Amino acid sequence: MIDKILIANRGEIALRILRACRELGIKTVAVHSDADRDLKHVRLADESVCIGPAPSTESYLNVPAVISAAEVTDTVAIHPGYGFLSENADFAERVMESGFIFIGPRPETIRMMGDKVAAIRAMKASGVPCVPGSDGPLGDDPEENIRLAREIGYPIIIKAAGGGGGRGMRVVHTEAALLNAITLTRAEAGAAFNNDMVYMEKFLENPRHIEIQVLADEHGNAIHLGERDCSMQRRHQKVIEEAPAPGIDEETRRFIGERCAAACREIGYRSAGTFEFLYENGEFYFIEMNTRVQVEHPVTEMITNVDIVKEQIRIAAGEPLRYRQEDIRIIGHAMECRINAEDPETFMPSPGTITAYHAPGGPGIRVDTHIYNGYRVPPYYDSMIGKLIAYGEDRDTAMARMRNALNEVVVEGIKTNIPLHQDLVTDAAFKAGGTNIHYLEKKLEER
Ligand code: MV4
Repeated sequence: MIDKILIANRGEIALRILRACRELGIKTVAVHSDADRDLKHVRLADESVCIGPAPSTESYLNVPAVISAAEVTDTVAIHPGYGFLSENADFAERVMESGFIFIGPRPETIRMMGDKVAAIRAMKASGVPCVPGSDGPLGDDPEENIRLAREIGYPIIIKAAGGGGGRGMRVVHTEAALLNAITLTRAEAGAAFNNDMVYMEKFLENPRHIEIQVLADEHGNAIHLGERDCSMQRRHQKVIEEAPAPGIDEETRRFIGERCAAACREIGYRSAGTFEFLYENGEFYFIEMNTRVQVEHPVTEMITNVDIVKEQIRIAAGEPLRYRQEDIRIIGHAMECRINAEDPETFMPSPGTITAYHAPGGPGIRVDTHIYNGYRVPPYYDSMIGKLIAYGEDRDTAMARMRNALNEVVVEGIKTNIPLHQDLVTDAAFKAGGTNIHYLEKKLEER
């Protein structure tokens, strides 16, 4: 087994990774910025190294600083968590060249998935259903692009190959607007991603966002852990996630899950990964793949009893998967509320000192957070301060437990989005299940 892991992240995920290391008997190195000396996982880690000043560009995104910290601590492997350097292929490459294990896929895989055109091409070739579209980058011939859009049928969407997660895309409703939209998206993509490649897809108007969790090892084994519904979002920031997705039956889950697992075998995928789909009228359409552990991984852990972070570490150590597909049983339902330090009305960040914190508890409640009484939420990073996860034998039970947990939890001294969550878990449409990606933004407009 790996002897020592450097955790190249902060906050709740750094603590989550530390706990997985402890369970596996692996020593831990925390790296932190000047502003993060008081993080809970820094206190708990076997060793800690300050890697730079508060701005993440000078600390958590500073590749030489992270590599140096690994060198001085005799680290064996580096876990990137999510965000920061987690999907940076150059970083993964540098980690390997420096003689460390990168806990994630091979750099070439990360690079391929970062290029959305290449990712879609690989997935389509492996039998994963994709959105009808250009099947490659758009060229400069206006007539050809007009013909293509007509063939696909309006509305269409122009996306940047270097984009993803909602960055670099433009919806086009009419032929009159097409050529200008391509030119604009291409120019923006060139400036933002240093890559002006764009592609075209049919624009799905009212989809849900459903994603499939996979695990794959270095020995050609790959399995899926079912799906998560992440449709409850605002401005591409997920607010509540749940698993399984309301209305997805076992046969549908097996069909799409097996296609994702087969694609992993085909491309030689390694580690945990997520296939993102749009789901509309009973059909799945692949849009992107994430090569990191995701914020919402706990809902899958709750319904499968698989520890995704421990599996990532075991896979990185070269172990074969300890589960076959038949071993995976989905039992019950789980829901996750992302707790942000922000104004629940304006969504403005609300950093500051937490003057009182009381965790919720009871059957089926899991709290993934790094906060504690007296902790100061710094203004420099993402406003998410924790996740409330509720499990139950069915969706109604999970939701009732979430409602109780939201009423029980106390966070004082800063504003949080807990009131928004309290509103959502009593919302009739959400309670019914199956709301689409536009639901929350429409609801917020109405009030
Ligand atoms: C789409 C789409 C509709 N049709 N693609 C936004 C984030 C990025 N991952 C892909 N996105 C979308 N791609 C087609 N062909 C609608 C979105 C979209 C969206 C997707 C998932 C979750 C929230 C979203 C919010 C707005 C738009």
